[in-house]
Amino acid sequence: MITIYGIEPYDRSAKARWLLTEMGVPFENRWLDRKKNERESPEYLKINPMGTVPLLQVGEQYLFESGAICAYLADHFPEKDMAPAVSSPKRASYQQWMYFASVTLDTAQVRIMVIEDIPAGEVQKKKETQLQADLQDACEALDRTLSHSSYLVGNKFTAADICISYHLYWCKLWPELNGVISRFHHVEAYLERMKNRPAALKAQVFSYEG
Ligand SMILES: N[C@@H](CCC(=O)N[C@@H](CS)C(=O)NCC(=O)O)C(=O)O
Repeated sequence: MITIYGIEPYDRSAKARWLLTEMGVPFENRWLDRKKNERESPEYLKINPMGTVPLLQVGEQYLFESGAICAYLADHFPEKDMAPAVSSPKRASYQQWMYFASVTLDTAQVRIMVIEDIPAGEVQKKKETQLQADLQDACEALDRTLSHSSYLVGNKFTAADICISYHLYWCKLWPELNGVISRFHHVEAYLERMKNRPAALKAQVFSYEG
């Protein structure tokens, strides 16, 4: 049995739940209680020393890091066709976008949260401008692919679309980042398509209300 540990439906555990829902693979949710600070309990830290969600449990095995969890699950069920095989020529771009989601896009969101805590002034503005320039480059890379393809890899939905669209959605919640992303029409249209996939709606991936 597969168990996904999360706190809220829209936190990073949503990526794994969306993927499992797309694949039609049964799983259990284990919701940690924020009020009881369960994610920092000795019991939870024993199975996830990072104290974060998501955490994936498959049998006796535990895995943290949402990108790694999605990569693992997509490879674990090859018959569901959510990741090109290692021997496929499409594997290179799949892997590129999987890492890009966690390293480039997720980090942009983390950076804006850190920048918000810097007192308003020259330093804050400089860091925000640099982040916007980096995000502009990232959006150009995405837009180039999405201008001729509905999906990121081989014109077919894969786990990379889940990871990329989830982090795009979160970046867009900050006006400073949304201002950059919204200039890219292919990226915007792509995100709308991803948000409306039945499995994404069922898993309540894009359900953050502030
Ligand atoms: N890089 C990690 C980040 C994990 C992370 O920061 N998760 C957040 C939720 S999305 C968390 O556990 N936050 C603690 C909290 O909400 O109290 C991943 O992708 O899994």
